[in-house]
Amino acid sequence: MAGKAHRLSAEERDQLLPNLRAVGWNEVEGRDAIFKQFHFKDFNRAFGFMTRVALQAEKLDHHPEWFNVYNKVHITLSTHECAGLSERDINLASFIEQVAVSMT
Ligand code: H2B
Repeated sequence: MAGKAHRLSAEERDQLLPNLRAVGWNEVEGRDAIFKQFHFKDFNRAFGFMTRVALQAEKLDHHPEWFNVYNKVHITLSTHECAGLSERDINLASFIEQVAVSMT
């Protein structure tokens, strides 16, 4: 992973978060993280989605916190290294959106 992660500044948040908010990502209360719930047709789609996200997460060395039951996947993104939101979360969320669109 190139460079150290830094927590996004207020200006960076104003610039980067609206696009993600528009597609259902929200800031977590009481924690510097973002969250979204995904809903698929069935478990096969949900797990296919998770598999694609997992491979990219490993490649980026940036991993989601997530929960799955049947066709639902709940995802929280935050960066341990800076104990908050960094550009890595924004990038992973954008990738996740592309995968989700292709799975629904
Ligand atoms: N994932 C997330 N979400 N945040 C991190 O800071 C992080 C990670 N760091 N995956 C990586 C792994 C680090 O622990 C390893 C050692 O590179």
